Amino acid sequence: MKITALAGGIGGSRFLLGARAALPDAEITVIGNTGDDITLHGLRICPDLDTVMYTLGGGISTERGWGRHAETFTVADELATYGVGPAWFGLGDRDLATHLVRTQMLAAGYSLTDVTAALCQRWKPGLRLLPMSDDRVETHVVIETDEGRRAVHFQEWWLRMRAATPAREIISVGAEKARPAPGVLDALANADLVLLPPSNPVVSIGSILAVPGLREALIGTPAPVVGVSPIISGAPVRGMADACLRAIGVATTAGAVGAHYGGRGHRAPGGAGAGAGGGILDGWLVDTADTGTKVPGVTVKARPLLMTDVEATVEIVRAALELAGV
Ligand code: FO1
Repeated sequence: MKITALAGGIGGSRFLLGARAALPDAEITVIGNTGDDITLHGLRICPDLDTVMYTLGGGISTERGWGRHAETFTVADELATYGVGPAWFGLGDRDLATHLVRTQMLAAGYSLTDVTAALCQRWKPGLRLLPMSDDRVETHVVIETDEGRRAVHFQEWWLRMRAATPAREIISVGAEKARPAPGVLDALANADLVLLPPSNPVVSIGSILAVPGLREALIGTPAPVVGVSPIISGAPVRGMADACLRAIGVATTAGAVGAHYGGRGHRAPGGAGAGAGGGILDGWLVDTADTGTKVPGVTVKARPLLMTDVEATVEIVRAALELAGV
């Protein structure tokens, strides 16, 4: 079975651990968000790609959910001693090696797709990890300051401001000129199932959909598309998706996010002729706390959605397969 999943960072990675465990023989392709990417100290950092790669490759810091296990921050401390920031982005010593390899390969002319494949040769995540685009697309956030409106990089808004300063607008800088990375459209068109893990609907899934052609590929694929709500009982399970949803005027409920993704139109999962509804979902999994949620044009099922461990996540993946009718 060919499965394609759109994924952001921590939530998406945890979900993928369950998908890989539930379907060891499936060919899983992950279209990873690169909107979180940032250049610091001259190094290109791809947080969501690295979080998927480290989590599935066994190198993640499980207590943080990002960066490497057994990490040290000696270089970051030395930089701070020189008064060179930013202190709000935790750059680990082991993690730095990934950014050094990536940066020198990009400088040598390799694409982000090539770099990601090369890094995954070491980590062996057990799935194919593709960046959403090889072109630079960065999420920036427009905030109000007493000097007026200005844009900050998503990472600064997320980490330094803790998303506490209201986002007036969330922009995928460069998206209009970005092209899907090689293999991305094919992975959506030829999947047996497309999954939307409980990643941040705005800065992860939304950033991926901002790449021209990707939303249309989801609308048009013959595969059933099933999403998993990242919101339970009106709150994000982790992270600050509510601050992002507020910025785009979407309520922080499982139903509102499902409606935001939209239904592809009334059709049996797996049937052809998708796209009548203009949205991207056939099925939407909500937590049992949100039983009764309705989303126009989407089949909604309620199941426990807390990914407390891999076994719990396996059950969620199984529920998604059942909902997809595959
Ligand atoms: N998340 C944090 O909450 N604090 C950090 O200092 C931090 C550093 C960091 C370094 C490398 C990396 O790959 C991810 C990192 N993250 C950190 C996560 C990162 O901010 C993610 O983009 C967000 O968690 C959103 O997915």
